[in-house]
Amino acid sequence: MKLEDLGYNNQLEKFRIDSSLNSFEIGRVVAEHKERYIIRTTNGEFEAEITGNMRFTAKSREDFPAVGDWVALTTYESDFAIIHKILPRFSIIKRQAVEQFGEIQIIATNIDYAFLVQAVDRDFNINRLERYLTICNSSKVSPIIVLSKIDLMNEHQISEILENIKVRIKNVPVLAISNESQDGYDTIKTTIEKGETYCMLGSSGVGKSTLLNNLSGRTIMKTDAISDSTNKGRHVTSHRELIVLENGGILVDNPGMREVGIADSTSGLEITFDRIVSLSQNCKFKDCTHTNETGCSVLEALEKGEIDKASYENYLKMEREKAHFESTVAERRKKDKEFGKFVKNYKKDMKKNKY
Ligand SMILES: Nc1nc2c(ncn2[C@@H]2O[C@H](COP(=O)(O)OP(=O)(O)OP(=O)(O)O)[C@@H](O)[C@H]2O)c(=O)[nH]1
Ligand SMILES: [Mg+2]
Ligand SMILES: [Zn+2]
Repeated sequence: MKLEDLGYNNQLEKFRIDSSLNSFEIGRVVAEHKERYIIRTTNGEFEAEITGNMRFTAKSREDFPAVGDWVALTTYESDFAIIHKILPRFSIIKRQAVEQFGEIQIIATNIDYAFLVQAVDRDFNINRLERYLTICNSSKVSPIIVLSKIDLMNEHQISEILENIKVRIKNVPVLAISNESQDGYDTIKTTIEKGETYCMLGSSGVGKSTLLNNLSGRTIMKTDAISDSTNKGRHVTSHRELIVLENGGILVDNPGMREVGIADSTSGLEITFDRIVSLSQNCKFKDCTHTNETGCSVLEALEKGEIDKASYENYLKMEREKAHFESTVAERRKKDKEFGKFVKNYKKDMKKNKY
């Protein structure tokens, strides 16, 4: 296998040469488990860890490797490696971690396209679709909506769903598929291009891993039904994994997400809700909240039915979330800074007392 088969390109090669990384091998992170990584190179797969220096200087999650990353590494024996450097990422899909507010979780990096998978039965939800779109749009990843399980609905119901999407979401391709009947597979297969990296996002149980297995022709990921009685956030897929399809496309499977918190998503919101955002430039007040102000262009458009009400409400909700996220992060930075000062003074005092 060549590095190009894993998605390697000229920019990465230029960076490698410019940064004098000649003494290292280059590989791509294909799986990750608790700060240990599986890296694929032209010489096979390696289990890897980062250098002590990388860990020591890491300031946030983004300083650690993630699935999709290109890394410079030194290999030892046939299957162990040390990662020295993460090559610059051209895209990074992240979300607000569910566990701790203000923390960012990396879903995958160096992704060209994201399949936003929603099952047409109970899972379908346009608000959530807009959320995923916001994440894609702030990550420089092109979204493709995939409606799965169309075998569970009749044609009329499917076209109704497609219509509903069209009202609120423009300029995003929508593919309707069934992993049962393989309807829509021709389209998805021709959509996937050699050397491009695709990642699958969506709730648990929508059929992401089934799709990956079917497209690869192998059972790579475990799949399972989630019964209602045990549906307590059980996920079938527990880790992220990157695989290369026979047609050359590169696919990353992900565990289902229960909550899709948006993180630093200013540009994401601007692109996803471009109509609302451009209207808001004509509001009378610069800090208009578009909720009750006179001279609010957004409210005017809403009244005239020029923008969708549900979409507007979803936008406001995500704006509030974004603001809350930003203030939490700012507060933490301030605390870190104060603590930094405290440590510095403490050390100074220690010195003074010593001499
Ligand atoms: N009827 C129908 N069932 C499907 C379809 N795709 C997947 N399933 C079933 O849905 C269940 C969940 O599929 P998975 O592929 O494991 O779902 P997943 O999205 O990978 O779930 P997580 O790994 O938990 O995120 C399995 O029982 C599949 O057989 C489909 O198109 N139609
Ligand atoms: Mg899965
Ligand atoms: Zn306004």
